[in-house]
Amino acid sequence: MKQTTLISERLKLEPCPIGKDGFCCKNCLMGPCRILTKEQQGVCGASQDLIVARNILRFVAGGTSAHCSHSYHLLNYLNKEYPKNYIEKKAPKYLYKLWDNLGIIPKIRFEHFKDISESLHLSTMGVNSDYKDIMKWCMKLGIIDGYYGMYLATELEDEKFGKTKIQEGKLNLFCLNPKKINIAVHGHEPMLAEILVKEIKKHKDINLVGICCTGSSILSRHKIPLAANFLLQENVVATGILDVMVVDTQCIMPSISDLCECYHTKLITTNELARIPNALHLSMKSEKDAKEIAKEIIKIAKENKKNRIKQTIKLNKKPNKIIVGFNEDNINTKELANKIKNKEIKGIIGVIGCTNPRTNINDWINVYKHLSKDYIILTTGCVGFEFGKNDLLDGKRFFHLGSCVNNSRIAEIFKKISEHLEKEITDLPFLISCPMPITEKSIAIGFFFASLGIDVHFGYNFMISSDSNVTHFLENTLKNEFKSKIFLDLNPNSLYNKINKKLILYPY
Ligand code: XCC
Repeated sequence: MKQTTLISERLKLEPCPIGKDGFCCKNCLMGPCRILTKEQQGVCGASQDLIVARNILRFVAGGTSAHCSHSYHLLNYLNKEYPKNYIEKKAPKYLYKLWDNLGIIPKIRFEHFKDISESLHLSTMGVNSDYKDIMKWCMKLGIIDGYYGMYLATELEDEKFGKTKIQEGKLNLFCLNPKKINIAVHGHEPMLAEILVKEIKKHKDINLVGICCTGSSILSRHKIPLAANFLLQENVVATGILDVMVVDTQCIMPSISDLCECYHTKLITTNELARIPNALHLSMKSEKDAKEIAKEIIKIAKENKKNRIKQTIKLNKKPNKIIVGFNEDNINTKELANKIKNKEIKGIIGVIGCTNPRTNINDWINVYKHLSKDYIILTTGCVGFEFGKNDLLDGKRFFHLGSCVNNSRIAEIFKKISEHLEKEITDLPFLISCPMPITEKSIAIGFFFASLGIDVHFGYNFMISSDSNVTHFLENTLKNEFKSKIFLDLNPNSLYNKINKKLILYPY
C-alpha cells in the first residue's frame, strides 16, 4: 500500500529564505540569480528592486488568471458572452475615472486576458526594468482580478444558482457521517457541486460535504455542511470514511491523490485544467454533462462504501453551528453607514484569505475577536472557516460572505456604505486584512482592494519584508494615486496596537 504524510509532517521543510524575500530571479537561464544586497545585480543587470517587483507581478498574474479563468468557465458553462463595459458598470464612478486616466483598465472583450499575458511578457528578461511601472501593472491586474474575476464569478453564480440566504449551517470535520456514504466536493467552481446538491436529495443514505471555496459556495446557498478548509482537506480523506472526493480547480493539494489511494477514497477530477494522477477524470463542460456525472458519482460512492478499511479519526464532537449566507443585498448597509456615522462602531474590517500553517492561526483569530468589540468583521474563504471553528460566525459582529470570489460582496458593501455617506471609500474606516495568505490569489485580491482606496494588511510575507524600494512603494507611494497602502505586519498584537493607536483604520 502507498505510504503518505500529512501537511503537519511536510511543514518541516523550511521555506527557502531567498525566495521568501523575492530575491531569486529565475526568469532566464543565465541565472537563477540570488540578489541578496541592494548593490548586487543579476547577470543581466537586474537590480534587487526589479527582481522583487517582477516576482510580485508574476504572483499577482497567477492569482488573477485563476479568478478570471473561474468566471470564464462559468460563462462557457452558461453559454453566455462577456458583459460589455463591465468595469465601468460596476466600479464607483470616481474610481473608474481615475483608473481610466491612469490607463489601467481593459475595455475590449478578452483584453483582460491579454493584460495577464502582457504581465508575463513585460517581466521576462530584458523588457520592463522600471519597478515602479511594474507595480502599476500589479494594480492593473488587481482591478482585473476584482471585476473580471471575483465580481463576474459572483454575479454569474448568483444569477444561475440564486442569491445566498441567511441561514444556520454546520462546519468542521464532524460533519462527516460514519453511518452514511460520504461524498466531498472540493475546489472553487461550484457548477457540478450545485447539480450534486440537487441529485443527492433523492438519496437519503448519502452525506454531501464541502471543502474550501466550492464548499463555502454550497454552504451559503444550500446549507451543505462545510467539512474543511484548505488545511483540513487531507483530514477529510484520513478519516477513512470518505467514499468519494470530487475536485474541480484550485487549492487541491497534490497529496490528495496518494492519500485517496491509502484510504479507499475514489478521487474524481472534473475540470480539464486540473488533472491528477490516479484520479478518475469525468470531464464536465455543460449542465448536461454535470447531470450525468452527478449520477455517476453517486453510483461510484455507493459501490465504494464497502471498501472502507477503518475509521481512523474519531468524530466524537458535534459540528460547529454558524450563521451563513450574507451578501451585499441582505446586509443592511444603510444601518452600517449610520452606525459608522454615529460612532456606534469604529469601522469595518474585511478579514479574508487563507490559513497559512506557517502562521499562528489562533493568535490571529483572537485578535479579530478582540477587534470585533469595536469593529464589524466581514469574512470569506478559509479564514472564515477558522472563525466558524471558534464559534464566532454569529451574524452579529462576524458576517460570513461565502467563497473567495465573493470578496466582491465586501467591495460592494464598502461601495454602498460610501454612497450612503456620500464619501469616497478611502475616507471611511475600512481595512482589508489578509493575515495568513497562501495562494497567489490572495495577493491579487489585496491589490484589488488597494485599487479601491482601502488599506490592505498582510500578516505573512509575500516578498515585501525587506526594506526594499518596492516595500516603500506599496506603503507610501501608492497613496499618491490610489490613496491606499499595502503593508505587512506579521504580529497580531502589533496590528491590534496599530489599530488602537489609530495608525491605521482612522476613525470617521
Ligand atoms: Fe486560500 Fe481562498 Fe485556497 Fe482557501 S480555498 S487556501 S485561496 S482561502 Ni478559496
